[in-house]
Amino acid sequence: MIFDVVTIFPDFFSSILEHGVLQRAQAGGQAEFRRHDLREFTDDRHRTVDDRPFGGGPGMVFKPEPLFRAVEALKAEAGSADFPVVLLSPQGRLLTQAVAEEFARKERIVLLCGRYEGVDERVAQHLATEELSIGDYVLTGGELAAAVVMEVVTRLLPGVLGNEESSEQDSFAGAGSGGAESAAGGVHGILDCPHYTRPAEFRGWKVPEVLLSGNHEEIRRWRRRRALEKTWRQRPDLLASLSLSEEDSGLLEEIRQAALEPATRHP
Ligand code: 9D3
Repeated sequence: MIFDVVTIFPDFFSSILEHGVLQRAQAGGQAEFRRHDLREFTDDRHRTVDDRPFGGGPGMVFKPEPLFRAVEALKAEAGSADFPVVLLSPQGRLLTQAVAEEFARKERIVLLCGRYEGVDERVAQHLATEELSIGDYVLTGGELAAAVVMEVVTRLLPGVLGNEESSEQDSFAGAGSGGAESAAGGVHGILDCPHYTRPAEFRGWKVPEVLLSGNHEEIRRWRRRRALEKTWRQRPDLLASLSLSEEDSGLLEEIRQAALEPATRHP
């Protein structure tokens, strides 16, 4: 898969491309990350990418011409226009695991990073195929968001992750889409259970006894219960959109009951 990132800060991506999953995918040939300096697509002496907003107001807005030229050059080079052109923007639809899975099926994706107050709306209307936000908080520009998209999509590409860290085991795999991957086992649609490693006691805090018991059925049930409990406390919205098995319903009932009991009953 080819990622074409259009940005005024191509160097921003250097360290993330040299580490972890992006580095590995590039080395393994599963992904190629190309950075395009937006200023290369300007035509004035000062390489101007922004201008003052019509109608007045604070800040500057990205001009349309350099972005259109950049994407048109990519389409010409590819000999095709049949790929998503994603404008990272706070006004976009929200990035979810389902969106990542959708992008992972593409051969190529263009990521347009804005800065300042925003990007001329004609880019969103007539150049981008969609606008994408990574969450309801304010970033300074699209670069960090583009990096997040690259990460979440790349780790889904075939051959990028080993079995040890299979993406099919992820908490959110299939949560939004219910695709074939979500049927493959592992915990889906709810948060992960707690994990522990040695030492069995650290500063007086003991690892739950059941994990040392060797009773695999009891461990499985404990993990499922703790995952459901964490989800119930932190992300009840996830539980609401889940069809619960009989075991899950029983475990949740236990969790609700335990939460009602006075703390003194749990020494
Ligand atoms: C403080 C400026 N805001 C005025 C009300 C609007 C605004 C403009 C530009 C807010 C953020 C940005 C820059 N953000 C992005 O380019 C961006 C983003 C984000 O801020 N949050 C979540 N996802 C994304 S994707 C791109």
